[in-house]
Amino acid sequence: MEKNWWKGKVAYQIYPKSFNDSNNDGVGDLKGITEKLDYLQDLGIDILWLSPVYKSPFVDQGYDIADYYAIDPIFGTMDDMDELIMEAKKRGISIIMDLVINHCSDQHEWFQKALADPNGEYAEYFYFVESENGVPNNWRSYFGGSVWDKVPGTNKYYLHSFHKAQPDLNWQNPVVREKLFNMVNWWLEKGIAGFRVDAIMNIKKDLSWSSLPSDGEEDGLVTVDEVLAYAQPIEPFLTELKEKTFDRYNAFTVGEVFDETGDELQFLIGENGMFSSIFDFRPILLDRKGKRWYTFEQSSANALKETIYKTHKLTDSIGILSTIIENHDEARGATRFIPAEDISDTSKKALATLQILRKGIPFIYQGQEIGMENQTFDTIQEYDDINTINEYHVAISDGLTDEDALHAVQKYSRDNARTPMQWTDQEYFGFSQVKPWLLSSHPNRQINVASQINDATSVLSYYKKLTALYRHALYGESIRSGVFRPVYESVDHLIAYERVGDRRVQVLINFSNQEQRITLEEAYTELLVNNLESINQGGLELYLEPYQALVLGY
Ligand code: TEU
Repeated sequence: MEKNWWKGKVAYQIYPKSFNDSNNDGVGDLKGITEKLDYLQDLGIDILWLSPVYKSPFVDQGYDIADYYAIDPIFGTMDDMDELIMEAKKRGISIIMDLVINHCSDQHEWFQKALADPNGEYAEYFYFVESENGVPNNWRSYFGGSVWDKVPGTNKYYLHSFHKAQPDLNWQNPVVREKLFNMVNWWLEKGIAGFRVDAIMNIKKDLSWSSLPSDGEEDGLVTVDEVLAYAQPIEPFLTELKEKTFDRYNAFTVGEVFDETGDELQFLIGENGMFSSIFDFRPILLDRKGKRWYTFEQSSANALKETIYKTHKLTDSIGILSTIIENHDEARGATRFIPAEDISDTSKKALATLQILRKGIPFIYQGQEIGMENQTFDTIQEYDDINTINEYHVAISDGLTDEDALHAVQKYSRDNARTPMQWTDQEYFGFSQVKPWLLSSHPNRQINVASQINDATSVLSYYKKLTALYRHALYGESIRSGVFRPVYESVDHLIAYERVGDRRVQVLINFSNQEQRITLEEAYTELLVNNLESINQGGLELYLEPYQALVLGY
């Protein structure tokens, strides 16, 4: 198999609980995914990332793994998994799993044994730290509160960067590393093509466990995110992981890495980098004004454009990014990136064009391809996500009214993207015959696959046009591997770039509700894609309608 077989591919993320429920228990499952492989093939998907399907108590929806070698019964059996891998392969689709190895579930056998004997060998699988006077330091977990919880019956505390039901694994312990590596190889042996690697920059800890100055919130704590800078070096762990596992199988890996600096890119995704690719979270992070969801603000088209240009300038000579507009942790991209009054099929198609044709591996998140938007939940009780519930309570304790707190979490809740995939406009969306595990108060069921699949003008059909360009006889090579080059940079709200390989493809996106005029430098050979019915052109003068996106071949 070719070394960089994954270059120029199109990927899709499945959130298994919410994709397709084959046995009508209200929860999606593996057989449900297998049933939809033809749909995914038709969409032009090469790589399928499954969010966790391992055995789990689902405190954090499967990102708390109780057994790495077992499929959770709500998703089916290991036979179902084998069948999915095989059926996908038949359709030219590679499956990648979610690799969650910073932490496991408190229900994992290792943690249970550690609790049973807090001085025994399994305690060494975790960070059990002795402390006489309360928690060892002032670090705050990602989901709120201290990262430390008491080991019952001792004066020790265990570390959890995320929820208390997600104890961090002790990567300092070579036995733990070896067991994790064996597990990774076991899955690769099974025939999966690689992994999306969860929270991987958290595996190294600052073993001095020093407190840091509070980040200014009332609890006096500091987010564990800030501590990562002191947790060095991480290289030995990542190198060992890669050499003992991924490299041996020529696996594709995409790291969940936030806030990487330009200096780190070579190490992360360069020629001999730790991962094949990492996600480009920069567009999503643009909203992060202040620390809490209630302080976040929607970014502008110009900010988005600037970030994208900058990111490519910084990265493209080094490695390949994986691009997203949303995922299971984020608001829906349409709602995030398009001003509410401008959301339409046209603007969704413009956003799609921007993401899918950038240089990189586009990851389409389930439902994105039909233009799913944020969901409305009327009360905090209707939410499932632990992060949402935490952000809500923080907002309340910071003095927001119930209404304002709810308003903030509505916009950024992880549940926005976790509701069932909308296959039809039926009561339960053709996802299930029974009430799904997660349901918004007012589902926007008019957005669904059935109504779009045979409509050549639908968002879904448009996504297919974009992915088809990856296989285009003349222009495919440029789309798959061509250089990214910004054009018409100074034109307000116009996000425009070329992909230059054997041929030249120009992508022009008017990301605004105002008409925009430009003068082309030369006549194009072919209009490859247009998200509107017509093109308003006089000679080289081009008038772009609001949110019009054009893909021109030269
Ligand atoms: O996310 C890691 C992570 O950094 C998240 O805390 C992220 O900042 C947050 O979800 C944004 O709202 C990964 C998974 O993607 C997430 O679903 C898990 O909850 C988390 O790891 C713990 O495994």
